[in-house]
Amino acid sequence: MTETQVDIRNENEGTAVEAGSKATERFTASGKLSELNVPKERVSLLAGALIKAANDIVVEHEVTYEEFNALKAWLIKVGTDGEWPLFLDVWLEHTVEDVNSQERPGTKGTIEGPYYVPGSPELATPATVLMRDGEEGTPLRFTGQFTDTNGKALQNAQVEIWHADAAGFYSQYAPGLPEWLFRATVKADDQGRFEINTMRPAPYQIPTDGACGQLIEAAGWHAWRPAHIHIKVSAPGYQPVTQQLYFPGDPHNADDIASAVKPELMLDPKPRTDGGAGEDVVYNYVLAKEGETK
Ligand code: MBD
Ligand code: FE
Repeated sequence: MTETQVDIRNENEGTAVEAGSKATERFTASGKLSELNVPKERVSLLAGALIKAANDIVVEHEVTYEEFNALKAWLIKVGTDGEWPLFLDVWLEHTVEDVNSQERPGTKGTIEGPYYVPGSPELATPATVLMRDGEEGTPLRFTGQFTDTNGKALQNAQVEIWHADAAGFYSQYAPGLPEWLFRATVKADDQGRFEINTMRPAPYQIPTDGACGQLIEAAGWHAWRPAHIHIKVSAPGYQPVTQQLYFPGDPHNADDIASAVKPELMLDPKPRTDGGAGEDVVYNYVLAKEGETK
């Protein structure tokens, strides 16, 4: 991140509490645990295993009362800062995604993260996502095509895209940004082809002023994710894929705090050769039929 970007960040940054409560809102309407779609046997098995793992850590590392009380204070703060979605998506979702995508053929997925918003504006291809006048950054023309696992073009496919701006902010999670900035649902054509015009996002630092930031500071870790574009692709009758795309050369590709980078998700940006400004990236999607496995 450049110094200018740091300045922009300090001026406009919302607090972790603001970003966190919005991310938490999505889950607070879920209702009573015993009425969610998780059978009693699984609740007992998983909660039991988690509690046992925590007890084993206490024994193995001879946890002191100072440490136990620091943990209590910190866990309370995760809740009051609304950072449970952030904490879980950064440090746990990658394994949940991995376990649940092993058998799905086609394009690789990765974590969704805390900042997806359903219902973004629908645009036909070729599409340009919502930007501000004089939007900063490198223009990016993102094209690709949808096929099934036999290479046949897919109809009625769509790409939902969301990403940070060139200063690392997400609309609806930082103050002062247009509601649907860098968020869109793009319908592919009847050959499964799409074109999305947007801007290259900046590397992203998770909020440093909340509980997750305090953990990172207290442990001497770093708070960075490499620059990334979030994607959800779907077509009727096919298994959806949630993923992110990354840019080669980003120093945080190798140490993403959210452990969500995979080699299959790396873009290969090329300078535009048709006179347009910025870069071209191509990424094609292979979707598996519902029920199709490897
Ligand atoms: C993000 O933008 C993100 O993608 C993840 C996984 C966590 C925090 C912020
Ligand atoms: Fe993100």
